[in-house]
Amino acid sequence: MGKNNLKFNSKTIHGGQEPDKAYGAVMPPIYQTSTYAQTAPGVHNGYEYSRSANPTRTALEKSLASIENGNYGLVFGSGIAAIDAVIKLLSPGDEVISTSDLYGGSYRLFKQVYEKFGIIFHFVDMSNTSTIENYINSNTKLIWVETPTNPMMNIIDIAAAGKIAKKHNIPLAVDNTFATPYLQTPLDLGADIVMHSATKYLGGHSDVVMGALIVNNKDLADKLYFIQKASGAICGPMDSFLVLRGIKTLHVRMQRHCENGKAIANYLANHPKVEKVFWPGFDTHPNYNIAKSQMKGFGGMLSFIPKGADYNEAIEIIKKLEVFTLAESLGGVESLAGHPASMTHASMPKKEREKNGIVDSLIRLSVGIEDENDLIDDLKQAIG
Ligand code: P1T
Repeated sequence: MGKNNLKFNSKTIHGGQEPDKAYGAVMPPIYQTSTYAQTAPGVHNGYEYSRSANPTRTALEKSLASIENGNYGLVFGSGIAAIDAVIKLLSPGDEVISTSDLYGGSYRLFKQVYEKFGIIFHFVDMSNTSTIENYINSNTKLIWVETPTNPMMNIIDIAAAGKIAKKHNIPLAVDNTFATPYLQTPLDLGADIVMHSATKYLGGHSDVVMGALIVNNKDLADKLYFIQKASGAICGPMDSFLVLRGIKTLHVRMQRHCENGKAIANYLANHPKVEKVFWPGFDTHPNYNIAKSQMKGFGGMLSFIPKGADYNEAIEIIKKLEVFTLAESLGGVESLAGHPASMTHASMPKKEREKNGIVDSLIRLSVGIEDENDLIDDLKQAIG
């Protein structure tokens, strides 16, 4: 049957991989080298300098392309560096239509770095994708979708956004960090670019910072490869090795993240001291049907608002948690709790945050793969 038509749970392990050419090592060696011997100028074995390419990085890039059902993968020194590379495809005067509720660091990159280079960003509530069309004009050169969104867990219809993008010949990029390709594969739904903070579920062990882009179109891949090489925001071979190792258990970890996420979401939804839980697996979620059709499960991320709590009271609850660690980031095996208003989304102005529902008392949980009862007991003692 070969390795080309494997199911997802096999592609995480074998996709794009072959034993190393030198000694048959099953895991690609960590090619900790900046450069490669040449027999004459320009005559080499495919690698000349590690900013351009490195064999450990290539192995990871092939794995990523395989699991996202894409043709080309490119990895970067962080998720933000991957987004940065996409925005560098644009020119002054170009306009971007972006999800309004998105990772605070993406918002900061758009507003505080790229606006001053003359790129115009429209932050739009895409819960109803037809809204996107209101912002399209001849300068629109990119649609940026994050789904589920960070931290409000809004769901955007990727296929519908893809149709709009195609109709107007505008590339659609999807930040697939929260869902991972285990739950959704945006390229199959009409996206042109898939982006990841590989720091999160792909790495899965909170021990590396990395970003990734996956595309199908060769011309787009060439342009992004040029930016990767010319701007240089690459990741090292050790980090590439770690994320490749992480991907091999992605399907097993995600299955447990989904199970634990569901258990915690239901626990919180029934807690008398919890006002609201944001999780796309509730049939009351405004885009539940879209989530159900474009995702294979609902993941391990959720947010909630404790009843009657203000900024400080929410922080007090988070501080009481003992199994959940108070920390930035998400997607690791261990459970994390965060306070978006003061942490991940502090760089978004309060007015903008509140427009998106990111109130001061919102608590975000990245539900890990510990025993669900330990996590529930921890929330019980912290919320009271
Ligand atoms: O942190 P970095 O690897 O640079 O990735 C940025 C990024 C991009 N997109 C999404 C959806 C993200 O969640 C992130 C990073 N987010 C966090 C650090 C966080 O705690 O939400």
